[in-house]
Parts: sequence; structure tokens; C-alpha cells
Amino acid sequence: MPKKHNWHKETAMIHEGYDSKEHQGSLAVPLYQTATYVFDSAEQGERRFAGEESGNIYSRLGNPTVRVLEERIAKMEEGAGGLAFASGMAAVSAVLVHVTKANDHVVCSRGIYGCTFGLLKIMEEKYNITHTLTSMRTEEEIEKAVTDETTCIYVETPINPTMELVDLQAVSNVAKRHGLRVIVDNTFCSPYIQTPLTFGADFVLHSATKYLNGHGDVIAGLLVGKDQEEMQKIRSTVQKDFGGVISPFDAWLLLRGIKTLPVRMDRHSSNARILFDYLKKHPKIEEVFYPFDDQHPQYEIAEKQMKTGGGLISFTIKGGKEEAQKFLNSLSLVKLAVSLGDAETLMQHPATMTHSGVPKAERDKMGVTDSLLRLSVGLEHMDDIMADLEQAFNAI
Ligand code: LCS
Repeated sequence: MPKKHNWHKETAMIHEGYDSKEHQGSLAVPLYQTATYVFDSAEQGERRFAGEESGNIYSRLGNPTVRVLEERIAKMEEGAGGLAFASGMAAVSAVLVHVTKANDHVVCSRGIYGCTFGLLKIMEEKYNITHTLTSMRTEEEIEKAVTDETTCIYVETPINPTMELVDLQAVSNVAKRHGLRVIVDNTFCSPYIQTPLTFGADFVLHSATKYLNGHGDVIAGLLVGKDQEEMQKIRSTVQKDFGGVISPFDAWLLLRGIKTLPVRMDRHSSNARILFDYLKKHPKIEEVFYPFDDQHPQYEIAEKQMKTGGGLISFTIKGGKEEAQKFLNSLSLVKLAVSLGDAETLMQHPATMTHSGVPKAERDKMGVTDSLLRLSVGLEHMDDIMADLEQAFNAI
């Protein structure tokens, strides 16, 4: 086992969970692209299945490359254990299945990723696990949504795609009073910017497809918890038996991406901050949403729980769907694509794309209007991004 260290986050992202001496001196974490493992004897196979001897059995139950990734993300999120999944949605569904049973109730931030909303609908239709979406602006507002059946509070902050924030400390205070578990989707921030477990959350999860990987070539999910035994339980039940595990190759790519997360996040954030000032003054824009704005009503929350503002901005364009689509069709360097957190600047139209599965009435309550656009600011030179946006604004 690699030695435990007390490294800074930037160092842990490069070294945590790996000792080259255990891998023939290989500097890079080796890719164990194997489905299964050979036992020395039938007795050894029996001991491993009985849990009496540690060691590899089969890659759905664990893989050496994946294990390094799991240790690394656990350290980055200041948790006790990590699990890697085939997608962000596999991580969301694993933890929600783990913390609920039939007839329970979930309190959710108003504004969650469209497929998380889809999953909640399935849980309601099949198992009567109901949910309440609430703005979570105050502890009282969160508390009002709690019922006798509530078992957990599920939060995104910043919320996809409106960039509204939820005060993580306030959520934990309510959860403590009612004995509820708190799950935070930290995809928009990454652990470099925000660590929800340090504000009292029980679980933090990621669509690692986004900033953690950062290169637009992997679909993956990660889950971290603060109780090692509980994470082991999820590994040996929901993860093993539902089976949505990450492939070793995707884990290897993620380990490679995570090494540069701090430098990428700093550049995403500084580029976004400059773009925010440009968009705010633009005559074709109605409103811009970016939490690291000292005029933003939730700036105090941003300062309390986020290190920088991150790379996402959303804004409403003057006009409606027609103007929004015309603008998107005029982009050239900026790519018209869903997903976020890549080196490339990406834009999408949430009402007809990522959040099209959310009923219109609920979308309106979330603020996902037809004129809302989401911008994932990339790592290109600022002047080139701005020039492309300007020519697209001129086309409408
Ligand atoms: N959580 C958040 C906040 C997300 O934005 C996404 C995907 C997921 C979970 C699910 O992760 P996946 O299974 O795709 O790895 N968000 C997307 C988006 O905004 N555009 O495309 C996908």
C-alpha cells in the first residue's frame, strides 16, 4: 500500500494513492486493462471471495488502476473512501439507491441536471420515492420541504444551468436537526474549488466527464463519502450488483486529466471572469449569471464555500428561442455542444438540450427559459473567444 502523506491538494492530484516502487518504477500509473485475475490456488480464490485475504478477483469488483483513482478523489474531496463509475449518472443512481428505500422522500435543490430529474421520476413511478424541489434560499425554506418520510437532501451548487448557489452549511444544519443524509453534486466546481464534505455533507459526487477529466474524451462518475465502512458497503452491494463500473482505460485517462486540474481551473476561472465583465455590458444581453460577482445577491455564499468562480456562465439573450438559436448557429470557434469543463469553449441551449426532459412548468420555476444560454469557458486565448462571441452577437 502506498504511504499516507499530508500533501497539499495540488500535490495529491499528482501523487496520491500511487507508489512507483510497487509498479516496476513506472512514473505513470500503469493501465491494468484486464477483466479478471489469476489465483495461485483454489484455496486462495476461496479466501478472496470470503474476504479473508485482500487481492484482486474480477475488475467489476476492483482494479489496480481504478483503485489509484478512487484513493486520489477521496483525498481531493477530504473524504474517507471513493468509488469510480461508468458515468456521472451511475454515481448519482448508486448513491440515491443506497440512501433510499420504497416510500421515502428526497428534498432537492430546485434546478438539477435533467437526467437526475429523470432518475427521480423513475424512482417515484416505480418505488413511490417522492421528491420536493425547493429553492433552498434559507434554512426555513429547506426545512419546510422536509416530511416524516424524508431521508436525504440532494443538492447541486452552483445549479446547472442557472448558476444559483445553495449554502452548504445551511443544508447541513437542517440535515443535522432532522437526521438526514446530504448528497452534493460537485460537478460544476471540482474539488479544487469546493469541498462539500468539509461543510458537513455525507457524500459528494461528480460527473468526472467534465472538469476532472477536462479533455472531452471520457464519460465517468466519482463518488466520495466520509465513512469508509459505508463506502465499502456501497462497493460490495449497489456498485457490484448494479455494475456501472468505470473501465480501466477511462480511469487511466482521468488520472492523467486530474494532474492538471488546478492549473486548468485557475485559467477557466480567470477567463470566465473577464468574459463575465464583457457579457455584462453587452447590449444584446439581458442578464448574466456568474457567482463570483460582488454584485451577485449570493456572493457571500460564493466567497464562503468556493475558492474561485469556475468556468461556467449563463446569460439570457434579448429575445427568445429564435434569437438564442440564431446566435448559436453563428458561432465558429466556440463549439455548439452539451457537456462542459473541456479545454474547448462550449455553448448550449438548456431549454431544448440538457433540460429538455424537465417539464416546461418546472423549467420556468428553475429559470431555464427559452432565452437562457450556458457557456462553458475553455482554455483558448480570451481575445479569440470574445471575437467569436462578438461576431455571433452581430449576426442576430
Ligand atoms: N451532474 C451534473 C451537474 C451534470 O451536469 C451531469 C451531466 C451529470 C451529473 C451526469 O453526468 P454524466 O453521466 O453525463 O457523466 N451534464 C451534462 C451537461 O450539462 N451537458 O451534457 C451532460
